[in-house]
Amino acid sequence: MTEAATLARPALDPRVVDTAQSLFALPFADLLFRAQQVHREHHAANAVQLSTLLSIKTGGCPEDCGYCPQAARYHTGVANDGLLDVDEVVDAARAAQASGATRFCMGAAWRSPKPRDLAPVVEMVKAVKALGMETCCTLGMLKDGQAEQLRDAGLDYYNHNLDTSPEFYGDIVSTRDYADRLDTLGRVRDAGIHVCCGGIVGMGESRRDRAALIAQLASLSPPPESVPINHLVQVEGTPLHAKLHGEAALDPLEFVRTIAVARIMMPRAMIRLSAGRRELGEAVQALCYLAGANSIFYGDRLLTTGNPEAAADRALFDKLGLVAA
Ligand code: SAM
Ligand code: DTB
Ligand code: SF4
Repeated sequence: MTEAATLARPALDPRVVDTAQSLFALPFADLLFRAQQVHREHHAANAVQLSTLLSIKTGGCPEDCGYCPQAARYHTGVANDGLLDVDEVVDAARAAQASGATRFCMGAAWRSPKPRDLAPVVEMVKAVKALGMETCCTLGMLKDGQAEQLRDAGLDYYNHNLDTSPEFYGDIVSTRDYADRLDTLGRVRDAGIHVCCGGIVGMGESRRDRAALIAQLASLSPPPESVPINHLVQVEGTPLHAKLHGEAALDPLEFVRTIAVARIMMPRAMIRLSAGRRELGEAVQALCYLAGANSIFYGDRLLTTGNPEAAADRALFDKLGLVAA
């Protein structure tokens, strides 16, 4: 990023971080009560959107995100595969739709798509959209004109996560900076595509970092329409697995608090209970729904790691009286 572009962007107001932090500090029942109130004011109380993910280009990524099994430089056993064919993607989207998903998210392990990569992705978006599904892509940083190409293909959402607080970001990624992420989010917003932007918790960050992530998201103008909250999936071979020794770095109730604070501070957003659900178990997931999560990734695979079986999710929905949307 150029210095001018960085300076043009207002810094995060510490008072917004304080607001988020004071929500985190509420008694658990008070926090969840407030989150439920906000949730019911803006969303159907018991509806959860089912979104299926597909890795359309797996592994071999030049970036150094400390959590990611797809970075070429880490030895995680993830293969470096080329871009899938449009037909394979459409078949996967059809199968996801048949099993109940209404949204399809296509993810690529790129720092940034090359012009020759974007043409087939445009075809994928058009074909998935034609099935009547909501479309989302996450392809890395976008350059001039790329967001417009995706918009013209019918892309509904572009996912690009800020991942953590501005202060902690440099501990996790060194090959790009926060301003780069904000730049792509601006391009997506300017093109008229809905913004899907969230982060990962359980990376060894402080509560202040979690509060600052949510404050930063809520301070985007307008805030994202979609906010994925991921619990770190620790994958052997990544720096964060080595640092955290495969042991959970976060109390599950703190994860629930994070969902609740996101719900309160971004009342209209879809709050997506994203990676890490397999490790959370049913009771904690139930608390996440109570805290205002209203979307999940559905299907037994995220991008390269596992996710609860669809049948297990359907069984949990039945137990909780949730309806798939
Ligand atoms: N390469 C593009 C990018 O980084 O924006 C798109 C794909 S990337 C895998 C999408 C998101 O997955 C990341 O921004 C990160 O938030 C999430 N993610 C990756 N590895 C994860 C892990 N081990 N646990 C939780 N979330 C993870
Ligand atoms: C998001 O925030 N989480 C999803 C989706 N957006 C692309 C990805 C989770 C990836 C988890 C690790 C993996 O399966 O490779
Ligand atoms: Fe690459 Fe995205 Fe993984 Fe970072 S998170 S290493 S940019 S695929």
